[in-house]
Amino acid sequence: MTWVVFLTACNAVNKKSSEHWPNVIVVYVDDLGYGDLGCYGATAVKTPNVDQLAAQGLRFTDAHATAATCTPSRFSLLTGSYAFRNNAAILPGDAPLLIRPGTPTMPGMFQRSGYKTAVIGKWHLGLGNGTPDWNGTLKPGPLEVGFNYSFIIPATLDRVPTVYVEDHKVANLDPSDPIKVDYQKKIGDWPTGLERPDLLKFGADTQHSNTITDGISRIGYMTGGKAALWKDEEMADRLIRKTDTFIAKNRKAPFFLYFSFTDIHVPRDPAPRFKGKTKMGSRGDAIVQMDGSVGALMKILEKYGVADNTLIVFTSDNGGVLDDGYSDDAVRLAGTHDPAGGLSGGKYSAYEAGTRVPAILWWPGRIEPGTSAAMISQVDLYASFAALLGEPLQANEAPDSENMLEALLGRTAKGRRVMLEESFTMALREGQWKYIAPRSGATPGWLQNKTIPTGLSGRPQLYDLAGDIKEQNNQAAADPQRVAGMQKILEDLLQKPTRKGYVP
Ligand code: NG6
Ligand code: CA
Repeated sequence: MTWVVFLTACNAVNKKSSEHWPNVIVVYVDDLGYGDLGCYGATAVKTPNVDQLAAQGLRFTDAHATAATCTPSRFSLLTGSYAFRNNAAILPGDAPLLIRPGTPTMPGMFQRSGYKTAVIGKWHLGLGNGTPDWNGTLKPGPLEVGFNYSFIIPATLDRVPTVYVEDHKVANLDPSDPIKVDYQKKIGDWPTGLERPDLLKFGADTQHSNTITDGISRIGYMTGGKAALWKDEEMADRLIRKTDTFIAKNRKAPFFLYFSFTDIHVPRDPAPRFKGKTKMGSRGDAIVQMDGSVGALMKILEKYGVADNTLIVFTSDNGGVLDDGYSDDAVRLAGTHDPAGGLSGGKYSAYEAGTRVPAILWWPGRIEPGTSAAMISQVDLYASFAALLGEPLQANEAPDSENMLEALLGRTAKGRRVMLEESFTMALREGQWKYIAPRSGATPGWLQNKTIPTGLSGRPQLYDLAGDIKEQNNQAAADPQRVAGMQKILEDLLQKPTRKGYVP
C-alpha cells in the first residue's frame, strides 16, 4: 500500500480501527554524541545494531534535541513546548513533577488515539507535588501525564535515590526500611565518597561524592531502601526485560513506548560482558551496551511479530560528553574518537554538538532507507505523530511543535525554516546560519571546569555553518543586519509559540 492510500485508509475509518496504526517506540539514549555511532563515522566503537537501523531506515544529519541538557530536552519531547517556557533546567533527584497534570502530552495524545503507552528507563522530570514521598504513593508522575505504565529511574544514574519506581511505588521497597533523601545535607549513616574512597569502584569529583550506593558515590544523600537499590551493571538488562513484558502484553494494542535508555550517562558501569569491548574504557563499553540493548529490542519486536508494524525513532537527549564527573579516564582513552563527530562543543554547549544528535527513523516498508539533511527538532515529534494518526491538536497543545511528518518519513528534504537551540543561552538556526545570543549571567562554576567549549560569550555570535561547521569564525561584527534579523526572530519565538512555522 502506498503511503497516501494508507493514510486515506486510516482517515476514512473511525478510531476503533487503530489496530492498523503502527506501534511507535522512541529510543532515547542519554548523552550520546553526534559522532558516537558507526553510522555517524565512529570507528573506535562498533555499533552494528544501530547501524542496521540506519541502513534500513532514514538517518538524519541535522536533527536536534531541543536542548543541550536532559531535563529541558525531555520536557520538550513530551510536551511539544520549549523548556524555557516552563523554566525547565536540570533537576535534582527529589524535585516535584515538572509537567503539570492537565498539560497535554505526546503520550496522552497517543492514549487519546487508542494506544497503550509506557515509559521505561530514565525519567528526570520530577515526581510528586513538593518533595516526593519515596515510601508512599509517588503521584503525580508518568501515569498522570499520559502513560499507562512506567518503570523508571527517577532522575539520573548519578543522583539519589538509586531505586526503580514502578507506576506509583518504589519497586522492591521493604516498608521496615524506609528511604530518606536529602540534597542539602548528609542523612543517615551510609558513607559518602569523600569519607570512604576505599569503597568505590571508581573515584569522582566533589559534586559526585555524596552517598555511596552499589560502590558508586552519587549526587545527593540517601539512606534506607536497601532491598530496592539498583545495581548499575544489571540495569540495561533489567530495562530490556521490562520492555519485553510490556510489548508481550500489548502486542495487539497498538502501543507507544518511550524507551529512555540510561546509557551512556555517567556513572558508566556496564554489564561485565561489555567491559573491555572497546579501548575507550567504560564510555566506549557503555556505547556497546547501548547498541546491545537496541539489538535486544529488535529481537523482542520480532519475537512478538510486531517488527513490521513498528516505527522506531532512535535519538539522544543532548550531545556527548567525555568527563562528566567520574574518574573513568574517558578523555584520555577516547584517543582520536570524537563524540561531536566534527562539530564543536557537546553536552551543555551552545555550539552545534550541544543539540545536534544522531537521529534515525525506522519503519520497514514505509520509510525508504537513506539520509536526510532536513533541519528538525525533537519538539516536532508530537505534532508530527499527531498528523500521522490524524489526531487533531487542541489550541493549547504542543505549542512549539511543527508538523514535520513529511520530512520524518523521507518524503521531503525540507525541514524547519528556523529552529531554537536551548543551552545556557539561546541559539537560533535559520538554514545554514547560526546565531548564539550573548549570555548575560555568569557561567555556572562547574561548567567552567569542563573541557567542552561552552559556546557562551558576552557578545553576539553569528556563524555560517555551510563553510564553518565548527563555528570558529564569528561574523557578527561583519554582518550586523543578519544579526539583527535573527535576534528579531529569536525574540518573536521567545514571546509567542508557533506550531505553524515562523511567520515574520
Ligand atoms: C550536571 C552534573 C552532571 C550530570 C548533569 C545532568 C555536576 C557537576 N554535574 O549538573 O554530572 O548529572 O548535571 O545530565 O553536578 S543530564 O544528561 O541529565 O542533563
Ligand atoms: Ca542527557
